[in-house]
Amino acid sequence: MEALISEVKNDLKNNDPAAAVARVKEQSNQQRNTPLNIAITGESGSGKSTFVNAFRGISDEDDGAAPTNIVEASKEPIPYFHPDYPNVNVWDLPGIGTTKFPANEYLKHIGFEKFDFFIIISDTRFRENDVKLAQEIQKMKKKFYFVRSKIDNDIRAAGRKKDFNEKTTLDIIRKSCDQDLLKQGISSPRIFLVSSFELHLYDFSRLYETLGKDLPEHKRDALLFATSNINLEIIKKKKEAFQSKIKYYASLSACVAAIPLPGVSTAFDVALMAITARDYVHGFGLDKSSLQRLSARTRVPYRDMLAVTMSPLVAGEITEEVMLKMLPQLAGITALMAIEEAVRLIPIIGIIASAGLSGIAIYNVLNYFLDTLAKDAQSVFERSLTGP
Ligand SMILES: Nc1nc2c(ncn2[C@@H]2O[C@H](COP(=O)(O)OP(=O)(O)OP(=O)(O)O)[C@@H](O)[C@H]2O)c(=O)[nH]1
Ligand SMILES: [Mg+2]
Repeated sequence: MEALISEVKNDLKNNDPAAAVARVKEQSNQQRNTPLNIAITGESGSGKSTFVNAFRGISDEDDGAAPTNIVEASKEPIPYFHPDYPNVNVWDLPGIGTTKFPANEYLKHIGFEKFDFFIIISDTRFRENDVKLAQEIQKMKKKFYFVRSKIDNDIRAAGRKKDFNEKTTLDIIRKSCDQDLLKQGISSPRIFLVSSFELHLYDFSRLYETLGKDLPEHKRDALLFATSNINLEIIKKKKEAFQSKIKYYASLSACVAAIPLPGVSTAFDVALMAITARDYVHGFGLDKSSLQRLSARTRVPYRDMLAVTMSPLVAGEITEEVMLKMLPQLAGITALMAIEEAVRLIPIIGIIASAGLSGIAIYNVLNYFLDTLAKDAQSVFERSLTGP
């Protein structure tokens, strides 16, 4: 971000505000194009394809879904990408047992180098193939995580017993996986209990946290934004990631305001608003196609999803013209914020007072967009949980 600001300053010195806008756009595109490759592997029928779909927030019946419940669906790795983040691929791999390869050849066959990490899924105990694969992955200095799938089934079965307690049941399964793996030579394995039908329950959040921590920072954002809003924590994280960039955009706007050319500052601000608003709407899955996919998966009618949102940016086209039209309304909303914020922000944005006003206005507008869209994402998420 700091590099971007100095480049933009340079463009402005050369009286080229169009180049400055192009640079900001390019930076937003680059973020959307960070490659991340996630390998999902495990024995036949363990729930790989279902997990791939759930992770991407689509239903098994969706057009772009990985086919599920087909015996030995495929012998070749198949990448599935997020439409807004085409370089984030979740790979549905063939089970090692179905390929007849030993673990090291299996890894070569699937092209292990490209994967950022491996998720090894089992719906029962982790067996020899899972363990051999994990050991081979470790040799290749790649990361792996064990997912014990279909936990909803275990909970349902345990629920029939008199003294049922969910936490105790989960602890018992976790411990037994742990011991199985230990017996086969894997010490302190990382095991997560997951139901692909209910990713907001059990260990999925913990798995997600762990993946994020293990990834380098730029990949962490790629993972975050390509993940659908599985829980409120993810929405909060997306908001924080967006928030951390607003002060830079504000200072860009202030730099542009400092050049004495009529109209340039507004044009730049409007372009900046459109770029970031689009990032927010897509990042939160509030664009039309994401909402349609969510509606297909949860069977909550599309218009019911829309009905719980407040921002006019949701599911709409976000162009510079739309932003221009919104300016008078935004000026009203953000003027109230401006006075008290101004004093606090000038040292952060670090500019002289006259140019500071533009920076502060943008700061307020972007925060306003972000706040309302994050709230809308939360409302849509909550609505989607309640079903049709
Ligand atoms: N209850 C429950 N069933 C699941 C879950 N995940 C998968 N299943 C079911 O398990 C069956 C197999 O799931 P798939 O996702 O097709 O398994 P796979 O590992 O891709 O199988 P192959 O492609 O044949 O190797 C399907 O009937 C799924 O609906 C889950 O979390 N809970
Ligand atoms: Mg499959």
